[in-house]
Amino acid sequence: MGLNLTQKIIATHLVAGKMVPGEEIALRIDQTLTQDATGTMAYLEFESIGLERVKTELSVSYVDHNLLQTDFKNADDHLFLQTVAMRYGIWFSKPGNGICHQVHLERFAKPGKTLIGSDSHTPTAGGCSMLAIGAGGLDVAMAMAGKPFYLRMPKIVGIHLKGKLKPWVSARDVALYLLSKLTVKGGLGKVLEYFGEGVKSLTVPERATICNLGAEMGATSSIFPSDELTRAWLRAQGREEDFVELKGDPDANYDEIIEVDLTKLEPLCACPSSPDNVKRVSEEAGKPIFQVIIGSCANSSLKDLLLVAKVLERFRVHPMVSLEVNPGSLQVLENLADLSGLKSLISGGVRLHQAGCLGCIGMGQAPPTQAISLRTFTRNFPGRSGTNPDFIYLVSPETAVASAVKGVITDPRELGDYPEVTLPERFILNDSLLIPPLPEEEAKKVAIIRGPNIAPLPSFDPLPEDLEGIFLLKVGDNITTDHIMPAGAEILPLRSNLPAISQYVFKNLKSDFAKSALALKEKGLCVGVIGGENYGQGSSREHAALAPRYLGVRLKLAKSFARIHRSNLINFGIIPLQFEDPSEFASLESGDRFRIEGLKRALLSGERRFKIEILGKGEIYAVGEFTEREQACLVAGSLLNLARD
Ligand code: MIC
Ligand code: SF4
Repeated sequence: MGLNLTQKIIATHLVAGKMVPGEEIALRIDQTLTQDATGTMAYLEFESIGLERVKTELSVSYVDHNLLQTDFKNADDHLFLQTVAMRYGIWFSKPGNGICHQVHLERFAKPGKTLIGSDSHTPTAGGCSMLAIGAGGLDVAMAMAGKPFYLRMPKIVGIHLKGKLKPWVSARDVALYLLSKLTVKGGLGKVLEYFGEGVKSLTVPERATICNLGAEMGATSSIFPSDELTRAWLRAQGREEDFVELKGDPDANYDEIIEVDLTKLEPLCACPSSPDNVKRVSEEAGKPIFQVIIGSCANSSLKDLLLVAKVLERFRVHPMVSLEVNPGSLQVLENLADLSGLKSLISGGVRLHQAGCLGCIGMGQAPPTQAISLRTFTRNFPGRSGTNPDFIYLVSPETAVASAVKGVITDPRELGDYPEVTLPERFILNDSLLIPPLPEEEAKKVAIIRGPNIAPLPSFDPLPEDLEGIFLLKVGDNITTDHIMPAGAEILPLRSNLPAISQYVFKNLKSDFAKSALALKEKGLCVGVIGGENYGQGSSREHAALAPRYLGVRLKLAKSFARIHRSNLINFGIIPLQFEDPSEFASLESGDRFRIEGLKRALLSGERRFKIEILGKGEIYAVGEFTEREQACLVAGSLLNLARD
């Protein structure tokens, strides 16, 4: 039996373990990326490992998430990141150069290589045939230190693409269709590998859009084969030498196959407030809208913005709508200008922003009260936009611009002929905001600049013999890391300062969580949280583990966990246990007192089943399928302690 593409890349990077789904494997990592919001922590962690230089083939530090310099904090972070990059042999992408995933696709993605990034949308590079995986900052720091990346061998789902998309239906609709089938947890423990004759009708940025949104299905990664269109993309980027042809063997085996007939798809939208709340655009048509934003790492490539520009040559933006464009990168912006697209956007009535994440992570662009906002972003989790409650729809650029000109949600097929969009054979390349690493001798002389916003990492105490504490909060299914550790303009600038940011943990679900947790910590009790299915879905932000840990959280008891969040919890010594009998979820309440006697001993002896005494309610059992490495990390109190030991 032949190998599929994912298995081929894993096989050439396998350092330990067997390619059996569910078993722990260790992979050699060729490239890493970080962004500013997770990067400051990741580099503090890298520094604490004590190496002279990164050991990867390529590591890049991007500044794209927080570009609002309202005071010294954000500026401090940028300077810290830049001088760290200079010191340790890392590329630095300056603010304004664009969103990490778009820029990485343009300048660095290489077919057949492995990439981990401290951002959940790292699989975007799968559009250029990389095995690209989102991870916590500490895992990325370890990879920069030359250590392998550990994960469970995923199941490989073959997505068989047939046919060709019809006019006005786009790559985003393919992802939305899959989200409607798989939901936000259907990709857990899986890589989505695309194959079939439908692949050749999708350009690399379109493939990247589809791979990007695999993160919303909880998938470990998503990947396309590397073919003539990949070669054309790399040639257009002046990097044809990076091309290799890659695909699964003709008799490749998949754990599961999903057939998608592209010809049959139609414009879709994710309704408020979950990326898998998918409906046909035609079902929602006619609802008045007030804001439309085209941007984010999912949909702000040159093709996306040229399409919008072409539509605006024929129509003007509706007077009640603010149509905003956040270009994916400086390269997109410059090429758009060269092809006169920028002129069409401006004369069509677009409000133009700089290249970066901006409103996608709630850094500005909050919509008005009770107003529908359409966005080509990745996530519409409640309140992420900065307005609470919010009414965010996720749509394709086609649906976004059609709705912006009509003033109501509109099926783009109503606009008539699909505009012709031709992409250049060679992009204008401008790396003036991309700073290469310094040679080793020069790098050693660089002094890292740390302003007062860069707080040192706290220490993490090892696991006590017994764990005793109180469940401070009980939440339902699909709780996101945005619920646990919100972002947005008030909180994001505190990402480099754990004591400060921890005050916002669960802010929108239980505003006194931090205060109550610290009070329990003072009394020597630890804090627990009870969760439902897919606990911790969404981002890779390790602050959703680090900050609760700082407050004294040591136990998360849930029905199931999202992959990256579970790893982050383990990396920082919070025990993620699953209900053995999920129906017991109903019997627990916040305020319940728990005790796990001999937890440390049980972990050290490889136990997988743990008895939890609940005061006044009796005993329940929980399971934790920890590998030896994970047990050691939990006992040590953090992966950093373990690495130092
Ligand atoms: C997101 O889209 O949620 C983010 C912001 O990019 C996060 C990273 C972060 O929280 O810093 C992600 O996707 O991992
Ligand atoms: Fe940035 Fe949004 Fe992409 Fe996250 S999803 S990397 S916030 S553009």
